[in-house]
Formats: sequence, C-alpha cells, structure tokens
Amino acid sequence: MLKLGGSLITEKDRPETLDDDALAAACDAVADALADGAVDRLVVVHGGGSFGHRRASEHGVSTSEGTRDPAAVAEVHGAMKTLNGAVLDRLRDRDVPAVPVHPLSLSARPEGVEGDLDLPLGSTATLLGEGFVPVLHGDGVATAGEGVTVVSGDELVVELASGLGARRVGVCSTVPGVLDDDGDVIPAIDSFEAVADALGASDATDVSGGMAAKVRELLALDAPAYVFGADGLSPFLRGEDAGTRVD
Ligand code: IP8
Repeated sequence: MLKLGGSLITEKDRPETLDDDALAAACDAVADALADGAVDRLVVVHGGGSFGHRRASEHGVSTSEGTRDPAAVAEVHGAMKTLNGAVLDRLRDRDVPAVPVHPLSLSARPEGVEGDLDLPLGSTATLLGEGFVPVLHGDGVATAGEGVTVVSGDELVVELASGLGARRVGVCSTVPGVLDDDGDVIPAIDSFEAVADALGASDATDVSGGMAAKVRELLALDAPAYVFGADGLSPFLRGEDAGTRVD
C-alpha cells in the first residue's frame, strides 16, 4: 500500500498544478519495482494537494464540515478526478496497469462521525487479484447528517491496509520521515507516548490531524508502516527500511 502525498505530486501554492518532476520520479520508482518483481501487488492512494484542497476550502468542506450543494461536490470530486487522471496517465505510460477507484462512489460515513468510514473493499480486492494497480484518492464522501465531507488519503490508506491485509504501508511526502525536535528523522516509532512531545501533541489533546494523528493511525495497523520522502520511495518498494518505521 503506497500513499503519495498531495504536497509531493502537486505544487501546493499554485492552483491545480502538478509537480511534474516529482510525479514522474514517483511513477518511475513504482514502474521499476513492478517490472523487476520487487513488488507484486500494489494499491496506490494519492492526496489532494492544490487540486482537492483548494476546491474543498472554497466551499467550506472538510473532514468534519459537509456540504449539501451538488455543484460544490462536483467541483471537489472533479478536481480530484483530474489529478487522479494525471497520475493514472503517467503510471500507464510506464506500463503500470493502473486503474481508477473513486471513493465518492463507494464510501460513506454512516454515523456522520469522522473516522467512521465504510469503504467496501470488494472492487479494490478484485482488481488487485486480476493484476491491476488500483489508484484511489482523497475525495468527497457521503456523510450522514452532513451531506458530503472530505475523506483524506491517509484515512483511506488505514482503512485499505487493514481491510485488505496489506503487508507493508508506505507514506511518501515532502518530509524525509517523522522528525524530532531537532529536525532529525526518528528511525523507528513503536509507541505514541515515546514521540508525542516531539510531535507537538499529547495523547489527550491531539485532534488536529497532521503528523501526530498519522503516526497514531499507522501504529494501530498490523502491518509495518514507513513515513519517508521522495528518496525513500525506491528503498521502500524494494522491501528496505525508509524514513521512519512505525510498527
Ligand atoms: O490530501 C484530501 O486528501 P488528502 C482530498 O490526502 C480532498 O488529505 C478532496 C481535499
């Protein structure tokens, strides 16, 4: 399971603009790892970057605040489909058998609670079994009592990794790992308490997302997870340690 952060593959400060070089490098690493058999099954999830987030904030939509405006839903989803199409094109250009899976069409928060995500995994599992590389993305999600809220790529990664029994989980972004107070990469994290201070969050007060929430969710997975930057992608795909190991 691989998450490509939106900040990695897009230029965050320029509306709906790809970071073409970073995206190409990531797609090269994926294609090479599949071609030489380092990876046999792979699910990719990507974030929103300057595509989804801009549209979502224009309409006041977040992971907890929803919208009932169909035009707003279409804009957020449309921006993410555009980005997804760009990722798919570049993967398929490199002979990666990448196909889209759009979470808005599949998932719901039935209780309206952030974190309570119902994502049927049958289509993704079947696509994987048939030799495809399913590519999902942060998206809108039907949410009881709210209309449509945002589901982040990180939430999808956690849901997919546990539901599909992922062997390894990689989160690739613009930072080289989880950083300590001095800005150095923490090589391994096996408990939240041990790093809560460095992450600027206590166990009780962290509701704000960011790295602390990401680490906490990754710790809850059965599979080892790695948080790394662009340089860590090839090592991760080749089964080596990269960035910070969260296990
Ligand atoms: O970048 C957000 O995905 P993320 C997707 O993984 C939208 O948080 C629609 C803003």
